[in-house]
Amino acid sequence: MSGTPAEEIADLAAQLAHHDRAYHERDAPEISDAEYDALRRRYAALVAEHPEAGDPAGGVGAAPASGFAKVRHGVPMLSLDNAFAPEDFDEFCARIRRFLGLGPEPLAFVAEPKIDGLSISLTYEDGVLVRGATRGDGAEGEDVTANIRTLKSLPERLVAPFPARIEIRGEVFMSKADFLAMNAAQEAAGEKTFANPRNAAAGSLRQLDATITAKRPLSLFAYAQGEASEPVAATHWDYLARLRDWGFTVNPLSERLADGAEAAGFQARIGAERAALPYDIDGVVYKLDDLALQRRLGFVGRAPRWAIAWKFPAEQATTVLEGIDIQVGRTGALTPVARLTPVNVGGVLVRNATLHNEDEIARKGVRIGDTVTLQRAGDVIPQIVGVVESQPRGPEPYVFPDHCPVCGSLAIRPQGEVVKRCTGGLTCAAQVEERLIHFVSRGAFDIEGLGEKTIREFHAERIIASPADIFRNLPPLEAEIAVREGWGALSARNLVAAIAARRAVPLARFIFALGIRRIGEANAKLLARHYGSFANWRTQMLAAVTIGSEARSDLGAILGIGPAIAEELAEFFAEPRNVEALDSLAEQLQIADAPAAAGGGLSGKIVVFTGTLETMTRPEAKAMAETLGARVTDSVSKKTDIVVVGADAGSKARKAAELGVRTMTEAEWRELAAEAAGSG
Ligand code: 9MJ
Repeated sequence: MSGTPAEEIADLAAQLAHHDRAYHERDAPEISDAEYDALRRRYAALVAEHPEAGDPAGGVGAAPASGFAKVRHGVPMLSLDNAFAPEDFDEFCARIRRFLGLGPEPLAFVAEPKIDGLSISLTYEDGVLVRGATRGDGAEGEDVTANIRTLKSLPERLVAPFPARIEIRGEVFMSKADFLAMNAAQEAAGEKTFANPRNAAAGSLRQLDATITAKRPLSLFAYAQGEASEPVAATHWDYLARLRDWGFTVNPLSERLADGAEAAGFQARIGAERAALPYDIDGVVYKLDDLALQRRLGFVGRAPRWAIAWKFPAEQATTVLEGIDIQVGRTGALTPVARLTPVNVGGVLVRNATLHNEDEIARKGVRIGDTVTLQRAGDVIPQIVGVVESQPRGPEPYVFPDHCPVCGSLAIRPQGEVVKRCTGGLTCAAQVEERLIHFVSRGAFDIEGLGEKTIREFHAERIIASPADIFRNLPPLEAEIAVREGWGALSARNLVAAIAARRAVPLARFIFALGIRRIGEANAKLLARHYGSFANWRTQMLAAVTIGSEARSDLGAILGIGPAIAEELAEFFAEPRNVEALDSLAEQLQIADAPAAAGGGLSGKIVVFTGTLETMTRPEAKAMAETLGARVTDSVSKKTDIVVVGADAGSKARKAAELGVRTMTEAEWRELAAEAAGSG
C-alpha cells in the first residue's frame, strides 16, 4: 500500500473510479459488491481521519455515518395523506371533484393493500437496473444499489419493450413467516432480533455489507412510477400491467374500482382477510386511475392530491395509568404524556401515550391510577381512548399545572386555544433544548452525528446553549468533545467537519430551522421564495412587527401564509432576544438566496386570478401557477406581474388597469403557462 495517507486516499479514489466505471458503464464488475463496499468504507474512514487530504472521489463527506451515498430523487418520493373513516374517503373524492371541477360522473380508482415496509426507488437504463435508493426524506435517499440487487423478486433486466430510462417505485418488505424464522435464527446465533417485520426489512436492506442483505428474505411489490423517458401508460391500472410484463411482482390483491363508491366494500373485504395475509398491511391505498387527471391534481406539500391511504382501525389494549408527565415543547406548549404499565398493542410494547391537552384529560375524566383503554394506529403516537369504568378508579381528579414544570414560569392559555404554554421563552431550558433539537433535525440543519441524544447531553452540560454556539469556535469545541467519554479525537473531528459542512445553508432551511411556531418546511419555503434573501426577509419581518404596516399586509397576503401566521412571525421578531439570537447565528453562516423556483418561465412572477375561470377551477389554476414558480396572491398591487381576468371580473381588473399591471385572458394565460412549462 502507498505511503502517506494522502497518497493512499488518492490511490483508493482511483480504484473506486475504475470499479465505478466497470460497474455502471460496462456492466461488468470486476470485484464483488462486498469488496467494493469494503474499499468505499476504507476510503471514507481515511477521508474522515485526514480531511486535509481532501475527498477526491467525492460524496463521502455527505454520509460518513451511514456509509451510503446520498441520492437526490428526480421526482420527490411522496408520502400519503391518511383516511380513517368513510367520511374521510368521501371528502377525498369530493376534494378531487372540486379541484378538477367534475360533476357526479364515476371516478375510477385502483385499490392496493398498503404494505408496511420500506419504500424504494429503482432506476433502469436500457432495461438494466442501475440504481436502487431508499426514500429517505422524500427528496434525498440513500444509494442501496448493491443491496437491492440481492433481492430475488427484483428483475435485474426488464423484459422488453421498455423505455430508455424509467424509475420504478415499490415497497421492500419481509413476510410474517420469514420474519419469525429469521428472528428465531438470529436469537439462536446470539444476534440482534427485530421488533417487527418492518424494522427487520429496513435493517436488512440498510446493511453496509450487501452479502448480509443477500441472506435476508426480502420481498418487493412494485406500485408507482418516478421519472420516465416516455409515457408508458394512460392509467395506473395499465401501468401495473406494464410492471408485471417487465418482470415485477405486483400485489395480486390490487383491484380497479369503477368508482370511489366501491372503496368501502374493498376496505371491508381486505380488512377481513388482513390477519390471514402472509405480510403486514396497515390499510389500503386508493389511487385515481386516470394518469392525466393525476398530473392535473399534483401535490400539496409532500402528498399527492390523487391518492390516499385509508388505514384500518387502531389496535386497542387496556393498562394502568401510572402517572402524567408534562413535556415542554419548543414553542412552550405543555403536553401531558401518560406513563403506563407497559403493554403490548398490536405487536409493539407501549409505555407512553399522549393525552393531548388539559381539556382532553378533563373530557375523558382520566385520573392517575385508572385503568385506561389505549390505541395505536399505524405509526402515530399511541393515544388514551378513555377510562375503563368497571375497574377501580384513581383517588382524585387530575389538576393540570399552571406553571412550567421545567423553568417555573407562568403557563398561560390564550382564550380560544386548547394549549397551555410556558411563557419562559428563551429562559426556559426545555424550550431552548427542544429548539436546538429542531434546529439540527432533518429538514433543518441536518447535522450528521448531532442528533437528539447528543444535543440533550451537550445542552445539559452547557457545551451548546444556542444555535449559534454550534458553529462558533469550532476548534475549542472539537477539543472539548474529543476528551468526552464515548467520543475520541476521530469522532470529534468528524462532528466538527459535519458542522462546518452546514455553514452554507439555503434560506428556506434556515427559516425552518428557527422553529418559529407554525413555520414548517412548506411555509419556510413560501417565505424564502417570497423574500429571496436573508437580509430582505429580516428587514421585512422587523417592519412587519408593526400592525397595519405595508410589510405586515404584504406578509399576510402571501398565498398559504395568511394573517394568523403573519402574527406568529411578527411575535417572534417583536422579541429582541429572538432577533439577537437570529443575528448571532446568521453571523456564523452563509445563507444562500432562495433560488428562482424551478419550472422556468414564471419564476418569481406574482399572479392574481380574478373573475370566473372557464376551463379550470381556482385551486387548479393556483396550483398550476405555483408549479411553474409563480406566486399567487389575492390582491392587486403595483408588485403584481399578471392579472388573469376571467368572466365577470370586477374591481381587481379595474385596479390592474389603473396601475398599468399586465392583464390577460384565461386562454392567454394557458398559452403562457404551456410555454413556461416547456422552457422549464
Ligand atoms: C404501499 N406502501 O403498499 C404506495 N404503497 O404510492 C402502495 N405505497 C404509494 N402505494 C404513492 N401500494 C406513494 C406511496
